[in-house]
Amino acid sequence: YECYTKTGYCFVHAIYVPVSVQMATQEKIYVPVFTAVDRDVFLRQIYPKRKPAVLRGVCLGPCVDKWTVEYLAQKGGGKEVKIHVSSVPQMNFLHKNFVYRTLSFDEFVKRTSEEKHTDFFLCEDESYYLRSLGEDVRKEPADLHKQFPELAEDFHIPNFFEPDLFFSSVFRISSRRLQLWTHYDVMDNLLAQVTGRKRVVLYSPRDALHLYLTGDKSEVLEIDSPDVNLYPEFVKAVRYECVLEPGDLLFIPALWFHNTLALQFGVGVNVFWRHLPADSYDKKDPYGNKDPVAASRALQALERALRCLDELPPEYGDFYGRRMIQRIRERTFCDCPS
Ligand code: AKG
Repeated sequence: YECYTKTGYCFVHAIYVPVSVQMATQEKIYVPVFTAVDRDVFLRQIYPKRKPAVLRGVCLGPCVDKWTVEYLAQKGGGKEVKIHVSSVPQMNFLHKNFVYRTLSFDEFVKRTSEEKHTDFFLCEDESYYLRSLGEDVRKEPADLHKQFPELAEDFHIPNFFEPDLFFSSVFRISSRRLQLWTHYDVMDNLLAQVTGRKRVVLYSPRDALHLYLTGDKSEVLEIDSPDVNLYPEFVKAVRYECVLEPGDLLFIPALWFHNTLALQFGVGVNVFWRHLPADSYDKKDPYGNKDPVAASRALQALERALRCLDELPPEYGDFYGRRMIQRIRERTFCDCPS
């Protein structure tokens, strides 16, 4: 029999088992792989479930065969791109262990596909990551057709949503081993892995309380071996996992957390589109990661409410804080399984 104690040890048959052993029991679910998916199958069987799904065998166009390093360099040419550069492959947005640098697209692709570089910014085995941006980075979402028209011709966006719901199409190009922090976006997303293999780990929005969030990002970087003393709740988050093969699409519903690990040098494009009515979204959001306007209002109101509690003696503030938690629990899925 098992009993969990406040010290974080579980007592099994009179043996103390350290918390780290419990980590091995984190629930893992493989993301289902669907083949022969057309618009009808996607809209009827996959989209309404609001769960991640790998779509294998959907036609992405000639990009799957054509996008070699040489071809990308030639067609993308000398256009300047702003990239993330890091001396370690695990990028950390919260503690900014990377720098932004500018390179021509052809040079960027060439360097990103190599393991060791003769020209480099930080060190000879530095890692690179491109998340392409709009022309006016503060106002305009990325659109492959506008920034890379010649390459965009090779990539066919599946017709799984109405064209007027389209928000952005973003190049995702990464060095081998590059790992991108766990975060969520507020739009629905089809992540097309055009070349290279990529592992993606996802967590349900219902597991938000177990992910140690700062804004839209999780503080837990080492998702494969988390520090259980710092992040004891993390084990409760159910881990959804898949490995994308070249040509695969991954449907990532809005608000699902995702963490990507490039198993090979890889080129992807992700397409964001609106799930909610257009006026639900922040108009000044070129990245598609600002919370919907009603959610921002609710979060601001909560901050105001918490400041009101500061006007009370601590034990009163604590008591009314608990009553607020109770109200929020009644309104959310907090106690439901993921
Ligand atoms: C996204 O599609 O929102 C991602 O974060 C993808 C990251 C990647 O493919 O590296």
